[in-house]
Parts: sequence; structure tokens; C-alpha cells
Amino acid sequence: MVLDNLKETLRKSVNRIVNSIFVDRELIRETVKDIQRALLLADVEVSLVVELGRRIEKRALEERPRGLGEKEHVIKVLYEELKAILGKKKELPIKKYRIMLVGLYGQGKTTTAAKIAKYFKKKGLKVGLIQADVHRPAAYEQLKQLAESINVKFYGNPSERDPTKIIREGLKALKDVDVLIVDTSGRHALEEDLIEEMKRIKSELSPDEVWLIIDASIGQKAGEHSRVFHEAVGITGVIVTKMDGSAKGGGALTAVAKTGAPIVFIGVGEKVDDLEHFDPDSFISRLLGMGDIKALIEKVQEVVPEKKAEELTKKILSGRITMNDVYEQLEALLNMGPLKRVLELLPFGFGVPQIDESALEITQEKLKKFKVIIDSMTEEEREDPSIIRGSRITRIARGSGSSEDEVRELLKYYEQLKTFYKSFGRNRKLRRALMRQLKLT
Ligand SMILES: Nc1nc2c(ncn2[C@@H]2O[C@H](COP(=O)(O)OP(=O)(O)O)[C@@H](O)[C@H]2O)c(=O)[nH]1
Ligand SMILES: [Mg+2]
Repeated sequence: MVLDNLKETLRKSVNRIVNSIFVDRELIRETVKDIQRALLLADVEVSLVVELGRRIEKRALEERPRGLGEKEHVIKVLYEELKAILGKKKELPIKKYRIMLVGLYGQGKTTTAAKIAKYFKKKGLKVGLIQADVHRPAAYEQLKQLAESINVKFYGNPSERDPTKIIREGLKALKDVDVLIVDTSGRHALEEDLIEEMKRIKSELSPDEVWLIIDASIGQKAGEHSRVFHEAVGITGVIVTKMDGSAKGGGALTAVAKTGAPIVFIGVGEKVDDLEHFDPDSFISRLLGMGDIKALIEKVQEVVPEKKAEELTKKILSGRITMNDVYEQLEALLNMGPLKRVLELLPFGFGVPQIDESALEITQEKLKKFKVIIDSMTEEEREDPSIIRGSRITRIARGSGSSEDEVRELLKYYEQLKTFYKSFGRNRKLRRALMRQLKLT
């Protein structure tokens, strides 16, 4: 697993906080020390670790949690500060898209090209791969076989020495694909002729994205690595591979984030499915083992600024939830069981509003299926599921390997949840409690 040691320490820390009778300076100091030690073991840069510890301690002790319990406050600070050192999530638009992959030998470029192809294919898009690595004779066969195994289009020409010609021909051969992914040659180091070659390919291809592939085992050096590639050819994102095998993953991730380059994906194994869209939010939640309470902390307990609180209340009261909300809830449900229990954790001190429970009781299997289907939706569709009709249903079904009926079933589930949320709005007692919780009255 990714960063096992760090995960274990973080979970222990969260548990210690949760189980403590009260939160005092000593508890916070000890927690911070443990976390710092684990971060250093994960190869995170010393000054970053020191600074992080300082901020956690300061905020945990000095900020006055308005409406939040002390323990929740400390956990929230941990979560926010850890998240901050991982940078921002990179959204991946679902549209016509050309991606050029760059990087040195052996970093995982070719493997990752196929993984990305599979990722977009699962979104229901037509994907094509081009092999423009003219330096490694085996590269052609390697990518061709991978392309066949995931059933996406492929173009390459093992007898051509000029990568720009391959690009030109490839663009013609694969002109009907939505997402085009181009694998390129590496070198042992960032030499002049590699820079030259990358620039020529880039100008021939006009990619929307240039992603640098970095092996996590180089640790903190990933920062400098990312910077020099950016200077040479201009990168729009980084993919850190072999996160499964390296103890230095923490160093690689934080060093890259520090350069300001977004981390797009992480590679977590040798198989084509071993790729994760990188999201600091869920990454940290998982490390902390709080996938389940994250939604609660964020949506309800967080003492949000007045304006955001208003938005949130309106959203809940009007039942204007998105598929992203449903997705988060599914995660919680998969972890914790019935929605009823999740709701009981909400600090309302009231019962759960009257709902038709049978409507919300669905099998774990179905929940998992729903998650896969939501994975195949675009951001736009997740925000506004009402646009999902006709050909969109077909595309989503194809991308997620499910039937159109299953997609419709999820849409129905979504409508039920919406109605359920609206019942917050109709129940005056609950409504008042919610308003009070959000400090609006
Ligand atoms: N464990 C693990 N191995 C990986 C990952 N990504 C790539 N590899 C392996 O790294 C080696 C080099 O990969 P390759 O794609 O050929 O690198 P390239 O030279 O940059 O194209 C291969 O043995 C891959 O199976 C990953 O995320 N995890
Ligand atoms: Mg390769």
C-alpha cells in the first residue's frame, strides 16, 4: 500500500485524539511529533516538516473552534494542513484532448500511457495511443500490446526514425479519437538532444497537456526534476509512478507540489488499472482513515463563513445536491453501513427525518456499481445530473461497463436522495437546528 507507515501513524494519532478525555498542549505536541517523524520517514523535506508541525501546533492551540468540538477541531487542522502540502487537484476536462508524455528512461512513461488510455476509455471516450519513442526498439511492441490488451486504437511505425513524422501520420490515422496520448523517448538524463526532440514533437502535436512522468523512488529530487523539465519544455502536470513500491513517495509528492506543478495521477502498480486521479482531499482523508467523517466535517460541522453557510443551507433545504455529493455519500455508506447511521452522527440531536427507508436500503454491490457509473460521468454531469439523458446515458453505460438501466437506476436513486434532503427543508424543527448549527440564527 501507498505510504503504509505514514498511514499507520496518522490513524493512530487520529484515534488517540478521538479517544482522549480532553485535548491539551501535551497531546498536541506528542501528536505533532509522531506525525513529523512519520513524514520524515516518508522522505518529506525537513523544513517542510518543521513548518507543518509548527502550523498544526499553533492552529490547534490558538484557534478558537466556533461551534466545533475541540477534538474535531484538531483533526480538522491536521487534515487541512496535510492537504495543503500536496497542492491542488487537477481537473480533467472530458473533451477532445491531446496529451504528450515526457520523462527519462524507466520512469514508467509507456506503462502510464496505457493506464491513462484506460482511464479515459472508462469515461466512455474514444482513445488513441501513439508511440513516438524512436530510441527504444522495444517501445513499439510494448505499447502496441498494451493498446491491444485494453482495446484502444494505436499508431506507431518501428522503421521510422523521425518522431515528428510519426506524429503527423498518427494524427491522420487516429483523427476520430477524442483523447490522444503520445508516448515519447526518454534518456538517462535531460540532455540537449532530448530537449530538442521534445520541442519538435510538441510543435508538431500542439498538445493540450504535457505531463511529466516521475518515478517516486527519486523522492525529493522529484521537485528539481520537475522544475528543469518545465524550463526545458513546459509541463502542465506531473504523474508520480511506483507509489506502491517506494518509501519515498511522500518526498516525491510534496516536492512536486511545492514547485506549483499539479500532480495529475499517481501510479500504484504495474497493471493498467493501477492509476489514481490524484486528489489531495481524498488522498489525505484516506491516509487519516476518515473517508467517512470527512463529509460530515466539511458539510455540517465546519464553521463556514457566513456566505458559504448560507449557500450550504440553501443547498440542503432546496435539495440541490450534485452527483459529487452522492459519490461522497456512497463512500461513507460503503464504509459505514446504512445512511440512517451516518445521519445519526450529525450533531442535530434529533431523530432522522421521516423517510422511506426501503428506498435507501440498497446492497453494497449496487453501491459499488453506482460509484463506477459516477466515475464515468463528466464534471458537468456530476454537477447537474438533470442533463443526463439519451446519448449521455449510452456513453456513461459504455464507459462504466454497465447497462443503461443501471445508469437510470442511479439517476432514480439520486432523485430519492434529493427528495430526502428536501425533507430537511419541510421539517421545521430540523430546519431550525440546521440553521443554528450553521450559525445563521
Ligand atoms: N510497481 C510499479 N511499477 C511500475 C509503475 N509504473 C511503471 N512501472 C514499471 O516500471 C518499469 C518501466 O516502465 P516503462 O513504462 O517501460 O518506463 P519508460 O521507460 O518510462 O517508458 C516497468 O517494469 C513497469 O512495469 C507503477 O506505478 N508501479
Ligand atoms: Mg517507454
